[in-house]
Amino acid sequence: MQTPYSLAGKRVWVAGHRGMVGSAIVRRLAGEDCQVLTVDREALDLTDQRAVLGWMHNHRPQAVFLAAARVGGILANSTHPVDFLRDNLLIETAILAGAESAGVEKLLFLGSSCIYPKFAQQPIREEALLTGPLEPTNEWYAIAKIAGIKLAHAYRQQYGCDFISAMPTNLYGPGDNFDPQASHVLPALIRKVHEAKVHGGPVAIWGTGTPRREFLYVDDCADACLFLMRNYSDALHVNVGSGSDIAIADLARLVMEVLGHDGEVLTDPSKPDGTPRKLMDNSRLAAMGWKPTVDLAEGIRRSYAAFLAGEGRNL
Ligand code: GFB
Repeated sequence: MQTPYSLAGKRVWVAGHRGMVGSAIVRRLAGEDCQVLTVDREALDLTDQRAVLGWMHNHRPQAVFLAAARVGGILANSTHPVDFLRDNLLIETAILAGAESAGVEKLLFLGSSCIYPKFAQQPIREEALLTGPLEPTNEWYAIAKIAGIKLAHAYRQQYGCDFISAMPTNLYGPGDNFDPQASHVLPALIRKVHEAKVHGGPVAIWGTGTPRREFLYVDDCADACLFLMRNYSDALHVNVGSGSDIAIADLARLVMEVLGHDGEVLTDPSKPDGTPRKLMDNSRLAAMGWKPTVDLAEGIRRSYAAFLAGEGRNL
């Protein structure tokens, strides 16, 4: 295991390059001296282990960012459990097995902060994994991601593969999913506040508004992924967060402030709150020398610009 690992002159596969995180990693890699490999969904089904193995043997990536996953917000997670558990297990199994077989030098697997117990001590340290029951609204996704971390670890242990895992907190930014039912809270709020600004009416948020979440701008996450790819080589997964959290009701107010809209905020306790608080301890990554650069208000401003340039045009 060599650190720092150099990407210079390497063939680097970003699996999941159409997704929010994958596309941010591709943007970040554009400034690096490496050859970025991508493959579209129509050309390669990432849940098909045999096809993935064939593709990896043909294209011989040397480094892999495993950002491909079935993702979604609190409602999508609870209403599509098979998709979140099965698809994610298949994708990560196919790519990790392919990476070992094709001799990939280094691989970074992306998990999620929902792998931690529902009532984990805050801020959540990496060691909290598997110390308590999960949050039921996203346990399908969490179990798939925990299996991914363990599989990466197992390949490291049994075959000596340099596979590492990063656990990002709730991410947002350009390329986000703004669908009202399937999205995470931040893109949902950008859309809802935009609609209230254009058409009038209150901003209705799900749940009680009291849960607290930590948010990280996706380009910061991509930067952290490259940092870890270069500078980290160990079995333990590493938290990637911003270091501060905010209550959902306050987040709604902040989005309103950034978008320039003042009005009523309604709560909807019939919708799930999910885990009460999810703030990660980022000290391990900070001690290595990495920190985020985009604060929440600036990140919301940039996400709103991306929203207006895309979906927001038709609303
Ligand atoms: O972002 P979110 O869907 O997922 O919801 P989680 C965060 C909080 O925002 C919950 C509230 O308390 C929601 O009830 N919320 C308020 C809303 N209004 C809305 C809205 O309009 N849309 C949405 N989506 N939420 C996810 C997991 O958990 O975290 C995923 O489901 C993943 O698996 C992700 O791990 C990072 O933060 O609760």
